[in-house]
Amino acid sequence: MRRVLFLVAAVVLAVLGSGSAVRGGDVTYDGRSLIINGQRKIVFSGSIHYPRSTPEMWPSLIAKAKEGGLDAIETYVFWNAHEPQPGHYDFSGGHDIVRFIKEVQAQGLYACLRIGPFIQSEWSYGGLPFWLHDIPGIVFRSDNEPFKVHMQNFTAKVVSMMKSENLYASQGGPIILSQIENEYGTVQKAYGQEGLAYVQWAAQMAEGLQTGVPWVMCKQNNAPGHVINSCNGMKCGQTFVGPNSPNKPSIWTENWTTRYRVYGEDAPIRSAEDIAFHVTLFIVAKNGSFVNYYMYHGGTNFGRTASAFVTTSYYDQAPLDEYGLTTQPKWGHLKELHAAIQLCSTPLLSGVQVNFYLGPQQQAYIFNAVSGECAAFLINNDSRNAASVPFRNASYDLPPMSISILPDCKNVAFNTAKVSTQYTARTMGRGEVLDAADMWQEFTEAIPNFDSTSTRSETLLEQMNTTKDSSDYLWYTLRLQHESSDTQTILDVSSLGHALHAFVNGQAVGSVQGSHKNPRFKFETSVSLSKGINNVSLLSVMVGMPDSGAFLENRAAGLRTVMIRDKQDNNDFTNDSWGYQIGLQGETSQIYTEQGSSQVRWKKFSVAGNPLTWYKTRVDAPPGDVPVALNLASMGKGEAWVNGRSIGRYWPSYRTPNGSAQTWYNVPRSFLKPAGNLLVLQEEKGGNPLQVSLDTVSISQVCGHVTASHLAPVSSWTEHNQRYKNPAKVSGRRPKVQLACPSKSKISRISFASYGTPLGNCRNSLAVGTCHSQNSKAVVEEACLGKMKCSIPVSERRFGGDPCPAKAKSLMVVAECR
Ligand SMILES: *[C@@H]1O[C@H](CO)[C@@H](O)[C@H](O)[C@H]1NC(C)=O
Ligand SMILES: *[C@@H]1O[C@H](CO)[C@@H](O)[C@H](O)[C@H]1NC(C)=O
Ligand SMILES: *[C@@H]1O[C@H](CO)[C@@H](O)[C@H](O)[C@H]1NC(C)=O
Ligand SMILES: *[C@@H]1O[C@H](CO)[C@@H](O)[C@H](O)[C@H]1NC(C)=O
Ligand SMILES: *[C@@H]1O[C@H](CO)[C@@H](O)[C@H](O)[C@H]1NC(C)=O
Ligand SMILES: *[C@@H]1O[C@H](CO)[C@@H](O)[C@H](O)[C@H]1NC(C)=O
Ligand SMILES: *[C@@H]1O[C@H](CO)[C@@H](O)[C@H](O)[C@H]1NC(C)=O
Ligand SMILES: *[C@@H]1O[C@H](CO)[C@@H](O)[C@H](O)[C@H]1NC(C)=O
Ligand SMILES: CC(=O)N[C@H]1CO[C@H](CO)[C@@H](O)[C@@H]1O
Repeated sequence: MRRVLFLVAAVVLAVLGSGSAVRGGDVTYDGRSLIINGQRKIVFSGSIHYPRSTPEMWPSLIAKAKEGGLDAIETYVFWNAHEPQPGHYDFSGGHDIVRFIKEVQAQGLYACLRIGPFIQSEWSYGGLPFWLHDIPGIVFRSDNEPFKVHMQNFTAKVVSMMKSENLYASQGGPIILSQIENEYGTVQKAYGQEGLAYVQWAAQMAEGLQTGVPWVMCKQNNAPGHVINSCNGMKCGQTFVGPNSPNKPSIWTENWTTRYRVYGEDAPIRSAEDIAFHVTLFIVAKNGSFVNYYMYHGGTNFGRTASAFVTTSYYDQAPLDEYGLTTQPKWGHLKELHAAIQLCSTPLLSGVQVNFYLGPQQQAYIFNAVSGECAAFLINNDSRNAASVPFRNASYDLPPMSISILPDCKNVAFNTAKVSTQYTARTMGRGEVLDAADMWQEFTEAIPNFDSTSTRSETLLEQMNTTKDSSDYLWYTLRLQHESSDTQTILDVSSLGHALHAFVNGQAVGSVQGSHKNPRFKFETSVSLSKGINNVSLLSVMVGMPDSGAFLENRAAGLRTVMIRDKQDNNDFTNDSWGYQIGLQGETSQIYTEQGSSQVRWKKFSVAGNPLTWYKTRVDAPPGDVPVALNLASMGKGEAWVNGRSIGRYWPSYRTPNGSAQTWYNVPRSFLKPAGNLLVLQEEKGGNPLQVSLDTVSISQVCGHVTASHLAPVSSWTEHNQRYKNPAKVSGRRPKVQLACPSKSKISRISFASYGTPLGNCRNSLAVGTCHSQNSKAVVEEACLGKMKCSIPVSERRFGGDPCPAKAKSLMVVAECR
């Protein structure tokens, strides 16, 4: 029986695979899908960027992605991390991309390598090394010889590294797909004919590298030759225009699981239900066969790697959070979705599709395979109302904006809006507060004046071209002769971004900052000048390099004009004699390292709130191996280092309209030793280190809420009762609440349990309703206490009788993990 089925499948594949398929070693494609080692596959992929975590975290991140039902891991390649100076390469430690790809391979997953090498990715300068900026005549991402030479050189280097390790699928390795360029379609127009020529060159150059696996260009509807154009966005099931050739498959390279966060704005939220709806719609309505979650694990922008105004925490709301913990129900709901879709893969990939309307906003998509296998998808596109639709002599209830998946065209395996997986709450356990003043030492930055600077110019210099991205900081200093001491004087500065701290004669006179949407700002303040020479010192701060847009090489930051006005005069100092200091003294001496720390004279901690102050202390790691985070809620703005390694910029004082800000900063366990870790904070605005603590991060609470109309999790079906081979088993599956504590913790307490009509849900407050089984807590406690996981069927028998016959009941449980 099995053999017969296999033969039928093989014939179908052979028919579909012939003619239009493009050969590329062991990975080919046609209009329906990628064909890997001769097999069609629906590929679920997830982005995990190796430099946004640590090599110690990679194995568990990849393992959790695999457990979540992913087939592939996608990463960009970060050029400026690998080639900080021309010809000087770094592929060590956290930059060891070969080790990362091999870890993916070791766990039996595919890899997708998005080389770019322009990547955007909310990463400093979009991944381009800053030294490119200084190459005479260069125009980035255009038909420009100098740029093409360097882009080709780096792309070729990466490809040859992968080849020499046999990492392409065509060599037996895991890499099934590569990407050249990135979202160029959004800027191409600005480059005119040279943009078109560049796209064609990039495609040819990439194909010439002979990887044996296909190339994609995302958001590039005119992707040339065999290069596949793919979709990025949140709603590719609605927005994708489709492949530009009937022989290319429909690929979604970036299905945003949320959005990245910027300082001053709230963390964007995207629900598990919404992601599941659009993924299913893409597969069904756009013939999608490849979906990549951007991000599956966002991680941390260590050091100064974040681009302008992007927070240090990156896509913390992704299925795996910044610390590598599962974000529930997102992770679990998508795992169920993947399992349900994979049950349909034969009819999806080899079947004939028909679709028709079941109601004004309701549609059915049916896929019939030659083998007789049939899968159906019932879509309710009404965002407000549920619908009951007739389909094949039965009636199906569809919640608003949802899709039901019927792997046998009869029984519902999954509905995108019905979450039966558990919800989790993350807790930050307050660590020891470092509140003893004598534990801290401080070093105050000297405020430079014109005489102490050596770099000079007769005008205000552009910031990036001056610092060469060696620091976020550039001091602009001016020596100003003033005739009297009593006039009202206004200092008037305009800046192209991103922030400014102004000092006159060593005294702070004000600070101002731009925003992600509008980095430019004007600053006006009254200052009192002395008679004679006055020292004006303006610290211009960048919060990351720009990462996108056409002509990135021409982008500008820093001070644009400086004026000083009094009642009589309006004096423009824009083209005056300016002195410059690049970076802070502490940065130059690397006082955040053990060695550099001894090069300056530290003093005893004096008082909180001083600007431009460095703080240092020693801190012990919290015991155990749970993730840890530095709580910097009491600090202003700056950067933090642990044992000489930067954990990123911090800026908890930049509140959002709703008052929140990033206050916890990931400290990977591998950065820490058990005791005596050197912690250095560089504070720019003024903060209080005496409230800082090293906190633990854990999932302390899990919650499940399942109604009698929910379905049992698809992923827990056993191999042999899968599919319509045993429809009775499919329909007989009982809904259940399944709870699991993370890693080594166990269920220590049931804080709420109600079988009946509990009120609220796992996201909001909850309470017992009018109908409640008195046994609820006892039954759940018996099943769960002291266990790492437990499962309780939503059935009256289990709860010793029906507390309210004829009412629709559900079971809601909240448990503590310890
Ligand atoms: C190209 O890369 C090679 C190493 O792969 C290096 O030796 C050479 O200098 C590079 N050329 C340019 C123009 O960067
Ligand atoms: C406000 O912030 C809280 C906590 O970060 C968040 O849960 C909530 O969704 C935010 N509200 C809005 C409107 O963004
Ligand atoms: C999907 O494939 C079917 C053929 O099976 C075709 O009729 C349909 O137009 C395709 N849909 C899209 C959006 O490309
Ligand atoms: C579904 O609704 C969206 C708006 O929410 C609309 O843009 C889209 O065209 C609708 N699709 C169908 C197939 O009705
Ligand atoms: C629906 O019912 C009719 C009449 O009972 C029957 O002829 C038909 O085969 C049924 N269709 C399906 C898909 O079960
Ligand atoms: C960058 O600075 C150099 C001097 O270091 C100068 O020659 C060049 O014109 C500047 N370029 C831009 C774009 O400002
Ligand atoms: C300005 O700086 C010079 C040193 O370059 C110093 O001698 C002078 O006192 C300063 N002026 C004021 C008003 O602080
Ligand atoms: C400063 O000099 C530049 C050219 O060097 C000129 O374009 C600009 O207008 C001048 N600005 C002022 C305010 O004089
Ligand atoms: C291509 C695509 O789907 N882009 C969409 C991505 O999501 C944002 C925000 O929802 C939309 O504005 C884009 O149109």
